[in-house]
Amino acid sequence: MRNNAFITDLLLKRRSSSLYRIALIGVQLSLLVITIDAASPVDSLTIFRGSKGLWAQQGRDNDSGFSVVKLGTKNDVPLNGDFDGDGYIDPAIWRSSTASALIWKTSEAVVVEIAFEIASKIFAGKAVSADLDGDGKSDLTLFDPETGNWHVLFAKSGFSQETSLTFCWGQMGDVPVPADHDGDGRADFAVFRPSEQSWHIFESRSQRSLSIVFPAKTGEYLVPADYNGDGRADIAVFGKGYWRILYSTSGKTEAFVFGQASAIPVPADYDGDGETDFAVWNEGTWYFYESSKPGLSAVRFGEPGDVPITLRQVRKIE
Ligand SMILES: [Ca+2]
Ligand SMILES: [Ca+2]
Ligand SMILES: [Ca+2]
Ligand SMILES: [Ca+2]
Repeated sequence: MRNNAFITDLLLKRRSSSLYRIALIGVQLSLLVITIDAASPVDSLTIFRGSKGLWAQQGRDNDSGFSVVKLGTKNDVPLNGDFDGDGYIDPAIWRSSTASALIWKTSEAVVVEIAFEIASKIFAGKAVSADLDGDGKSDLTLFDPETGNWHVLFAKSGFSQETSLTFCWGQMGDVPVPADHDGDGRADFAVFRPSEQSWHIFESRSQRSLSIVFPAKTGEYLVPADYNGDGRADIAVFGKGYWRILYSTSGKTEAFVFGQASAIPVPADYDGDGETDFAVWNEGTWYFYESSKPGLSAVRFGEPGDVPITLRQVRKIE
């Protein structure tokens, strides 16, 4: 709260839904943090603007909490995790040049840097966040797409190298999509294999492996999440406005149209009823199809070029 005039400015301007003015002010400070109210943990909207190295977050409704953090550059890859387990997405980026992550912990308002002490060939790996041990905090993983090795640093141990885990699940060309398919509270190691159009899941509870064919094409998004509230993540794909879901418990499939062809899927539980809601972001507007209410709704937050962030896995097949 270093600048009351600035906060007043934000309060007045945020209803216009344009972050441009905020960004202009934000770049004058090396690290800017403004928090007004607490956005509801379950339903916050988050965007990363790489061109300004800016993270912004607000509640599901325009009149709820709002925060801005400056972290990262356009060369960094935004991460989607709640690494301190307070329910809020932590602004965080993966920097491949240093093989490290920078995480802004929302609970402490500090940045921590976490480096992976592994071979340089891994540096081209994909950084993935998921709560693999079920303590409510996202763990940091580097997935090596050449070997299928997952290198995990656990939040519980302060991302210590001593307690790191290397687990082989997958093979060359696989796309990592960890999610809790068996409903034990821990994300399961899981990959999508484009060559076979199949999902390979290692269930954390039973240690059982599943292989399920459920196709997804290049350019489509893998979006596994619990869409019916039974506690188990469902296999799901979004592409060009189409959603396709394979429900874990019933084995039934569902397909429907929701979202523009250019939209990015942002599934999350925006109404807080425990079911992940279908949602997309397109050119600065969030569109919701919430599980507890009929019909569609929309909120403007962000601009074209921003990256919308959700705690669910969203991974595009390149
Ligand atoms: Ca957090
Ligand atoms: Ca964890
Ligand atoms: Ca699990
Ligand atoms: Ca919901």
